[in-house]
Amino acid sequence: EGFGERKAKAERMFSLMDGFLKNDPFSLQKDILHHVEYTVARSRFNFDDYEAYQALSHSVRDRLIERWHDTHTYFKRTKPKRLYFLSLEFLMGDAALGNGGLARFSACQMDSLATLDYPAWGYGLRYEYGLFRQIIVDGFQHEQPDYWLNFGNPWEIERIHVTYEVKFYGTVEDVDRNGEKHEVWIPGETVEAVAYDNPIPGYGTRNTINLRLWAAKPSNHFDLEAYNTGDYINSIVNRQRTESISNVLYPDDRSHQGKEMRLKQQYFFVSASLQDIIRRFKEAHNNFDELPEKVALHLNDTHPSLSIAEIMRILVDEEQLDWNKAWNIVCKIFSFTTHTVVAEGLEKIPTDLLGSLLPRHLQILYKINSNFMEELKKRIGLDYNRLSRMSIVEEGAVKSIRMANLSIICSHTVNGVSKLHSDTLKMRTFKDFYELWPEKFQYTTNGVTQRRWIVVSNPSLCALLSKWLGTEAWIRNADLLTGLRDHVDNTGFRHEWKMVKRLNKMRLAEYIETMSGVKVSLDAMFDVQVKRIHEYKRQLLNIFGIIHRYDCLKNMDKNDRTKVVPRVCIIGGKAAPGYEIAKKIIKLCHAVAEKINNDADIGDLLKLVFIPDYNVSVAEMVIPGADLSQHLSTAGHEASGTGSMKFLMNGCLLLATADGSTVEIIEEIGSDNLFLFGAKVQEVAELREKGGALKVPLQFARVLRMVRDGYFGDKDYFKSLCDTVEVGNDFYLLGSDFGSYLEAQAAADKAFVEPEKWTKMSILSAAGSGRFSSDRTIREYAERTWKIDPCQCPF
Ligand code: B1N
Repeated sequence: EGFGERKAKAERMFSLMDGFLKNDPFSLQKDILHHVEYTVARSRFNFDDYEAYQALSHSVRDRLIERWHDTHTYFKRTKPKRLYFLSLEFLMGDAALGNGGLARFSACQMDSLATLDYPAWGYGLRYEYGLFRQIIVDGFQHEQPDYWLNFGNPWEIERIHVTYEVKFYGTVEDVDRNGEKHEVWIPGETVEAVAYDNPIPGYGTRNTINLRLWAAKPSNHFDLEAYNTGDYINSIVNRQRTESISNVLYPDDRSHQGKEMRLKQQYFFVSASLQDIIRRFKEAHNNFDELPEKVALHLNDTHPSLSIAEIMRILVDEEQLDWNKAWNIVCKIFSFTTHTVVAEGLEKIPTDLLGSLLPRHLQILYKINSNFMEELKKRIGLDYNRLSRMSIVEEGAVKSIRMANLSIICSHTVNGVSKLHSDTLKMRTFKDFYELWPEKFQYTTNGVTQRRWIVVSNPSLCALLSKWLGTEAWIRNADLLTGLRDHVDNTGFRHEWKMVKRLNKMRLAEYIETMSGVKVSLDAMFDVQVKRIHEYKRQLLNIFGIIHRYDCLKNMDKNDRTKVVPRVCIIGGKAAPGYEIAKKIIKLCHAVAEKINNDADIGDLLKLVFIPDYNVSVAEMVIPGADLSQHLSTAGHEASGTGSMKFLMNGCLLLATADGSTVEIIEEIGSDNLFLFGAKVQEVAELREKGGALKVPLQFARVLRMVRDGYFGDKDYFKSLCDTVEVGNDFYLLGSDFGSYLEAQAAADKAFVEPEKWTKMSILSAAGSGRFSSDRTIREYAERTWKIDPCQCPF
């Protein structure tokens, strides 16, 4: 078709439309009824709540699709440099396609990218089973599958025509190309990747970006041989097996080393995404030299780092670029964020596994490494220890590929997730690389989106903020929250602030009662620790503190009890299914709760509730209702921590160690406005060295004894848990931090009995939370790391 014909066609189409879908209540109602009848296929006079929800979602979906199209047409036309955010996990909410902080941070970043009009896409995997549901039976965690697609998903758009073949296994063979020998991969298995698009609307802009998730489908190429030989049934069974690649999210939020299926997932995701990205690039540009000006690829941790080998394979083997030319291009497009602190936590892939699944990629990795080693020798000489530390290939009992080294070598920027984290990376974890390339190392402190964590989850606070700030602009510009400082001395304002907290506590109290049957007093301090269960996050310290509090109450004169601040202690979080100690912590929490909550002598003075199945929806309920929240990681172990930022925004006071992003929170709100305790990061190593000679307060020994002696039952079961914190074995330093932990708790009690003081601290916490908006994070990344500009689709 010529231009004239296309234009005429477009005009004809447009005359058939009523223009954009309208957002007034009447138009929405009309659409909802339309979808009740024609999408849900119920009569418009007879439908239930769920069907109403479906019809409503479809009406919203229609609007999203319209904006999605406009945004992408605009991007296509203006050809800005695009960011592709590659992550194996996105914890959106309803879709729990991720584990914890890393995945929720990805989701917050997508929201900010859309709101700030950046030309960005997210790429991920469409797991059929998201993170398991946690149910508690007898105090023990059990895992149930989260088959979230059971009732359909109106928020995704299936693109049955956007598919790519992804290959696995096979061999590498030499071929002759213009008289030169070249290596080419002859794969053994083919799987098809199908795109599912999830529109991500920005706030206060028409821009709607895309989160493209891949699902595996058996390819039609598959097993033709078997059909021909008549093994029809088996070939169908095999087809089913290939679909299993995108079946299930791995539930460990640390390591998955050596699991073939996990590696398959990673490559499946990487290969489909890169084919899609390169296709889009080639549609608009005809020279790969332009790639670094038009494409930024971001590696969210090392999980997508096979991208490096894959893009080299595409450029060299398929596009026939010279190796050095390809390498120079590739080194200009990747940036990398690591979320890990300690070297032992870094991802490694055994070469045996990689070589059998992806033989050509292993060769490419070896070549990248040998080139790097040559260059490195020229720079640092024959320091073999250092050379072997920096090598991509780890020799040893299990020869492996170090995905972090690969990512650092190939990325132009290596990001830490907080200042403290980045210092640790430079001084310890990646010291060798920092000395080689200091300019590569940056940090961009994490953030969370106020749209989800205030506007959606705390509507009453949202209204209060807009009223007293005199504008809703803080929803797009969280820095404006500092304006709350001007009102902190206004009693009327403080009164309204307290009312909002009370309302949210009421909502949470109702939830607690339905979930656990425990009735809690709204006058008590709601003290919350919710996050994945990990030894380093020290939920055990919290539980030991509660036992100590209970013990004190029991031994206290009845008159003195009236001076005690009543507490509702709330703990929630999932343990990785194979993480035994974490599961014992959950059980201990229930055992202690059972004892305390049924002690009539204690009543409302102390309650302990474990909230099951902690997830985004539960967080939306719990966080606004918290007075105090605990962030107890041993200093130097939490790379950033983002839960604390959500609590901060909701006017919840923090009780925390000087770890991860807390250090920067203190900078922002001042140490008077939170309760700090514990060893500092530079003291930790020394304390550990003391081993058995470490001083531990008597109260700690007493609490430990109570658990060991079976005061809470299950003595034998808890033995191994107790052993982990016994003097001489207490790697995470619970014993040595216990004294200052109790002091911080006492300070919190003291502040709580002065409501005006407490409320001021609460207001100043929220007022300082603007810096921890993911909008700030994304702007920093965009300007410093990705070098991308906003590209706003005109209305
Ligand atoms: O990433 C968050 C940080 O705020 C947390 O401090 C950090 O612990 C978390 C393998 C991880 N680090 N590593 C992971 C997740 C899944 C997986 O398969 C590792 N998550 C974090 C955001 O920066």
